[in-house]
Amino acid sequence: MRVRYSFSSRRTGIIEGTNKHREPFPKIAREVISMSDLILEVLDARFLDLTRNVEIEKVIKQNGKGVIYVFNKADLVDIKKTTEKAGVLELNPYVFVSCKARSGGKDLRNRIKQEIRSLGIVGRRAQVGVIGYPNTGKSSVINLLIGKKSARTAEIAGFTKGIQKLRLTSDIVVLDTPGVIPEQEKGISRDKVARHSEVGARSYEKVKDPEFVVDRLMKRYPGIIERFYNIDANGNSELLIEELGRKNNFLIKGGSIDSDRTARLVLKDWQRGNIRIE
Ligand SMILES: Nc1nc2c(ncn2[C@@H]2O[C@H](COP(=O)(O)OP(=O)(O)OP(=O)(O)O)[C@@H](O)[C@H]2O)c(=O)[nH]1
Ligand SMILES: [Mg+2]
Repeated sequence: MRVRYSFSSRRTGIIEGTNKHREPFPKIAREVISMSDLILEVLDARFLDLTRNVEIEKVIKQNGKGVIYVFNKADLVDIKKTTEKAGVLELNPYVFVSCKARSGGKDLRNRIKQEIRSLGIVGRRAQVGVIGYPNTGKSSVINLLIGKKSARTAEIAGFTKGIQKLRLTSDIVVLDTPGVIPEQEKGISRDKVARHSEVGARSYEKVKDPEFVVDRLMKRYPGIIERFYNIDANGNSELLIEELGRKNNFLIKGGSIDSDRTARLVLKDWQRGNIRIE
């Protein structure tokens, strides 16, 4: 492993980092799993099924490693409704956290300590790998756990590169990792791009066809976007974009509406969690 920096961990909590660029799963994910005693799979509480990585979960099990499911962005959901969703029982144990509201950190910390204790590790530090889809808040969760800004976070998916080690306690280290998308979901078909934009794994700035994504979102979540902007478009995305563009004065030469820019605004609000889905 190439070490980019190695310096006093006291101040930043950072122990070392690698400068590997985004390496494809399974290499980096396998590496983290094999280095770790316990894995935290960070999911977006709004999109539990869309942000799960069943392939990685299989590898974790095959390697006999423990896992805690972290339902992040809990500020954007109704916790009770979320726990009643189909499939949640499979995700055990889970802990709800919100990095924004700074809640759930203590529960998660205790759960990690409990799991680590049960492993009976002696004579070395325990390692906790943090994995998940891009942009689910892995780095933010680490900061919530550590109680300070140690791992760097960003609004743009694909921000963390390489594996970064940070100190949680004197005998537990956490590993921040780049987000990974399941192999079977790789590709740039319109559907995949729309799905990745929906969960924020592809940033609103980078998506090629934002209007298509807005159209898909309006179909998947009827009425939600119209209500947020207070525009009655009858489920028609072109109408919504036209009206919203006009409201914001997003015009291009000749006075017509800049629909690309307007659609990106919708995606930005969506990806920032401004538009609540429940
Ligand atoms: N509303 C809300 N937003 C959050 C929460 N946690 C993280 N975010 C936002 O989600 C975005 C991604 O956070 P990061 O911590 O960088 O996510 P990551 O999983 O490390 O992302 P990559 O390293 O790019 O895979 C940022 O804009 C955060 O502010 C949360 O609990 N609630
Ligand atoms: Mg990150």
